[in-house]
Amino acid sequence: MKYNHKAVEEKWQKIWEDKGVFHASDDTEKEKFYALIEFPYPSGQGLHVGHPRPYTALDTVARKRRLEGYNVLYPIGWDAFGLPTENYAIKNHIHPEIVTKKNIARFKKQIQSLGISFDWSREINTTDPEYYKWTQWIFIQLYKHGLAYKKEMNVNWCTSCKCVLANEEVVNGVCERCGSEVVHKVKSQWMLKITEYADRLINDLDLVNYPDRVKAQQKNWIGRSKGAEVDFTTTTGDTLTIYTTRADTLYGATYMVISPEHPMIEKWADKISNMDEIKKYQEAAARKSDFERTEVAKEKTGVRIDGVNAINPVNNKEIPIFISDYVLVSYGTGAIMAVPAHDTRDWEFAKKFDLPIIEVVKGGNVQEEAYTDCAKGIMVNSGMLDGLTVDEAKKKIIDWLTSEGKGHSKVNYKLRDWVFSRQRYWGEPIPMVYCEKCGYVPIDEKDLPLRLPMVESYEPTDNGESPLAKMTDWINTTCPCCGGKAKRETDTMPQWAGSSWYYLRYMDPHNKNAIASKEALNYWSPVDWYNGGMEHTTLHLLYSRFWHKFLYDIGVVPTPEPYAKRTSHGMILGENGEKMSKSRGNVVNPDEIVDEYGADTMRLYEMFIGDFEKAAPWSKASIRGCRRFVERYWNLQSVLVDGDKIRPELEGVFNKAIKKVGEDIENIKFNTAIATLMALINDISNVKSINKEELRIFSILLNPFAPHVTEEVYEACKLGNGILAEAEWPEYDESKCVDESVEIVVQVNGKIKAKLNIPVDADKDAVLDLAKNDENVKKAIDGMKIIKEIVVPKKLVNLVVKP
Ligand code: ANZ
Ligand code: ZN
Repeated sequence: MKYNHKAVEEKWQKIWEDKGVFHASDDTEKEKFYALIEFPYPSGQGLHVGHPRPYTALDTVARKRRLEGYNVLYPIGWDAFGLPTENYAIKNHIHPEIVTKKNIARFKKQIQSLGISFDWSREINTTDPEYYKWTQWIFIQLYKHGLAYKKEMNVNWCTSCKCVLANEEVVNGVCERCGSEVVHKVKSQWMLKITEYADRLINDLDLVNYPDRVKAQQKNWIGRSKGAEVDFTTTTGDTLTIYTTRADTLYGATYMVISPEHPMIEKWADKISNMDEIKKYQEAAARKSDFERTEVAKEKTGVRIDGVNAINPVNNKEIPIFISDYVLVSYGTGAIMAVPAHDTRDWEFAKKFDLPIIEVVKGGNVQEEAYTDCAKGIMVNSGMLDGLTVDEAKKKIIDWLTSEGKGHSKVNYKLRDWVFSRQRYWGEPIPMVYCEKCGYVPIDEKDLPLRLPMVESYEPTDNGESPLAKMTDWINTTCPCCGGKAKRETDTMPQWAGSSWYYLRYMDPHNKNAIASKEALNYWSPVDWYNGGMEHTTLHLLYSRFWHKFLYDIGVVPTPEPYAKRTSHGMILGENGEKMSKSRGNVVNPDEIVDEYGADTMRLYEMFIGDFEKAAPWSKASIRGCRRFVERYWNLQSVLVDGDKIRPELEGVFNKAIKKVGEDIENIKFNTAIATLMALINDISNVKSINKEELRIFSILLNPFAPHVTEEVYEACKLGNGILAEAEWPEYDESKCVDESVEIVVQVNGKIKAKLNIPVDADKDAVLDLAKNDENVKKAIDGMKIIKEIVVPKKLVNLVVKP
């Protein structure tokens, strides 16, 4: 009987849907399991073979958990606001709402064809007003708690998208999305105070089970740095405050550097004799990105400020001040003390401008290169610090500075507040109005959702205002506070908004009165297992943890962290090992694979392709291998015999397989779980038949990976009551999982004479008996006197003999 994947897959997808088999129940008595994948952006390109990898992985986990008796929530929805849809809509003159609908329909069909056990009754869509009502509600709460504010900002402006970008969206000086040049522009922007949560976002990583690399990336992004601020006086009588993580090296500070934008420069303008040169340098610096400016490899440039010097507070020595673009205005105080002996950038700068290099930590050769790896060194040329370790010196000098009123310890962060405004159409309207009398006022919560109005043209304006700015009818409104005239905010939210809390909505997606009911939140929180891409580690993961912590603080959610466990998948590459892309011509269409080989084969293949956490190239040949495996399983029906117990000759391999497949799924070792099942089918072939109980267990083990074909076999062979998706995950007998025999080597005077398979539990005497009874060994010891018997359990026997 040939296996017809099309008929079987369609049949079971329909049964699952009609019966609502994968609907999470509201039975809070049962133990829950909440599995989450990053919901897709429904792009115009449709599903990519990369999408199913994480979906199938967590589907495997979710299906196994259901078989184990959990109440499983495995939801999906659409992260549908954002630029690609808007850009497509503009180009093709179709409203983004229509584009979104079409794209979602296509994605949905494609995903459903894979037989992923999503609970479609909980499908959400970030562009649905019933959804973004709550995104807006959260914004208003943030505003009311002082965490949303408006500020004139020097922002990143994408010249092509005509849109403000967050720092995170600028990669190597260009727009992350379109690759166009990003320039700086001053604009008034809504900002969210994520910096207020910086410490908790670091410290609470201790509460969650994330891979180390994910934790490290989050910490680096937040960039907590412990150091000191130190006041230097200047010959003009002013104070110039610097930030340093190496206050211990103060005696080695031979000059200062301030950023080209430092406000002191204006103040000193009439005392500076080379102002022209400085102005020129400032203009050049303004044209560079922070990335270019701080690159270590880059040749150092700068200009000395002629006419003003600084005074080092520890020894009252006068030192020159420079401006240089390697000092950023936006970090610390925008000013540094330069210690060329122990900082590479300072060293290169000092060499170029011929400035003194004074060693203050012993151990390097500082005239040759900066000695930076000196945390364990001893202080020299440092007055009161001489002879101390670096750590002792840090403490002592900060105490001294504090008592002298010349400095204090200080913690800084790389993390900046989140620029939350976009001057675009296809996003959530920011629910604020501006009143001449009352200033910014949030709209009344009972008026939510504030719907995105239908406009004629959603092209961004050249002056950088949102397309909504042209809609006078919509803009003019009344102030919720005083009832006077007011104007609506025309900026919209960034795409990150809707994805910052979506996992909460799945818990109770149709609730009209709250994000979700208290009962639902208490029962389903936190997400037990969240899988997503490494590319979302610094932005989405951080943003959503921030929103969650805020909701926790105001009593909306019951846990301090949204996701108990996070895993990350590797990318699927083209057959040539390169990233799949149209231009490389290496894109594989998942529809064709499903059509030709079936969803089960596609799923098996995606899980078998390699280590789940690593990138893996596509391979047509291995797909065929997976299809053959499905067919071998299907054909077991033709060698089916009666029997309600695993037969003794298969007991070992079955128990071991149950154990291994279960453990591998938990440890995201899907590939070795499948390899175990492939090996098991070989063992079954050696016996030339399979009985009902054996086929039942095999089917359950294979089901999370290949749900359709296993359901069909389960039904056709009457392996149980009801459908397989509602069966029970098998248990194994630990005592039957141990290897029954091991191979040992038998030596006589160190020479190998035999290899024997012996029972693992054989004791020393039994092992020696077996060894001495081997024909070859017998010959070797015949007529000899045994003077020593060495037994290394499970490995070796060595007999030392003499004539
Ligand atoms: C003196 C010194 C001596 C420094 C030494 C380092 C090594 P993190 O860890 O990133 O916080 N710095 C401070 N503000 C800066 C700015 N606005 N732009 C560029 N660099 C700045 O690094 C802090 C160190 O970076 C500070 O400590 C300062 O240089 C520099 F052997 O001060 B250090
Ligand atoms: Zn008002």
